[in-house]
Amino acid sequence: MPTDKNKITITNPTVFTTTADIKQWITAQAQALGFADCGFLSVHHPLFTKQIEQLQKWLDKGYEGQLQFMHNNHDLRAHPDQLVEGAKTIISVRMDYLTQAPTPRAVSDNDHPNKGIIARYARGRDYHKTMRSRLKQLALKIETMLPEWQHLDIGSEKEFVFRPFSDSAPIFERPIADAAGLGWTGKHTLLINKQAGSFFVLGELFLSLELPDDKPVKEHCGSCSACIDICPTQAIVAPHELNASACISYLTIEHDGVIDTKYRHAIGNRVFGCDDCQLICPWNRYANLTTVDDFAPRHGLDNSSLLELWQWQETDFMKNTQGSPLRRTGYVNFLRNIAIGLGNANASLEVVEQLKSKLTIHNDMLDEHIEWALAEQHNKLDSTN
Ligand code: B12
Ligand code: SF4
Ligand code: SF4
Repeated sequence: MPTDKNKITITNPTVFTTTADIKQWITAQAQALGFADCGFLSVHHPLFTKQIEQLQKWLDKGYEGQLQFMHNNHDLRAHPDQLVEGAKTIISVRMDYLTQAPTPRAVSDNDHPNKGIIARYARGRDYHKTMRSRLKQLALKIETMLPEWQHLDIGSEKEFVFRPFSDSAPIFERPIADAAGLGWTGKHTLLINKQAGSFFVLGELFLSLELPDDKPVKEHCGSCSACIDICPTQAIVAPHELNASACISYLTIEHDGVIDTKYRHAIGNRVFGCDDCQLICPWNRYANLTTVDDFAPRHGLDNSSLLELWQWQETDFMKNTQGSPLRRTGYVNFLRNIAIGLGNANASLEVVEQLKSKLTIHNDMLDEHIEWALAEQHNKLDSTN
């Protein structure tokens, strides 16, 4: 029989005989889009009402500081199905963000007191946008497969509804990922994966397909308490209990205005966020590097001195933080954080001069932090003379 050399036969090698096949296919697509892993959970899972009780206890202790949004939309948190009408399943995804492997079980950031430390997740492009746009791509890929899945009674014949989220709505992201088997909740309250540590961010794709839940994994913290012991501000008050208002991540990113003097030495040289409880965690020796270019550090944010950052004018801040998580803190709070770092830096007349150069320019709040840093520098200079 003559063969038509130009004819290309496209066959789909995947046979979808069970919902497990569909989940496997979706997971492979998610991985191709740069997600490290994904898990599946019903929007009606019992965890949501249980989490509301825990959240209320947390709020009753006043741990939220200025995080007012934690008081809002508890109804939606308890009933995520109301967040996206017609949604049946949440696909929980995680994305690794490290671009360089840190020294295992050590807070090496402390070895460089004159450097300004930016948390590792925040050195490149804002992950919220990256996650949501890739989750949308995942949804569009799923949509093309719906006709092939109609025999499996998962609602693929109905109108397809989806919505991507990442830290963008009142959703219990970490508990969802925990219940969907992406890892366990460490004593520092972050999710850890046995093969990948905890340096990853989370996101969710809500969709109208009905897919079976994944199972949670076993926890592996055991008797370890390294994160609790290392936390510079003792913000982890008990296993799985974080006083956010004492956490350096909160203080440097979310807290507006004066930072209590009791935290300033502990903040050290951390300018935006804090990685200490993760750096010390033994499971992060397995942390994977990211495959996503967006996390590549911009403007030398993985290796900048405090003085270099201090010299950013407001126009530099606005230019250099376009599309970056750093924008969130605002210019004056950014300077406030660097002033604390300079107070904690090695004694130096140059630091003193640079600190003085920004006095009386912005506001009383910043001036108070500069005065504090100058006093710290003078104390150190006096004791070395
Ligand atoms: C508010 C918030 C913060 C606050 C408070 C953090 C906190 N742990 O609550 C601040 C600003 C301090 C913060 C800091 C950071 N954050 Co944050 N944050 C959030 C946010 C928006 C909400 C978290 C929340 O609901 N907190 C409220 C408390 C009540 O919830 P919870 O910690 O889950 O507490 C529960 C447990 O304690 C549980 N519980 C009680 N007893 C027990 C016992 C057991 C055995 C278990 C399992 C649970 C448990 O009940 C509590 C109530 O639900 C989420 C995004 C989201 N929408 O979920 C990101 C999120 C948690 N943050 C994230 C990140 C990356 C960080 C930082 C690492 C950033 C940095 N490098 O600076 C730090 C880490 C600090 C830390 N140790 O947690 C990631 C975490 C990824 C991961 N691997 O888990 C998230 C998921 C954002 C994202 N989309 O990726 N964050
Ligand atoms: S991020 Fe830093 S301050 Fe916050 S709990 Fe972890 S170690 Fe403590
Ligand atoms: S440092 Fe230890 S206790 Fe803390 S999250 Fe890691 S394994 Fe768990």
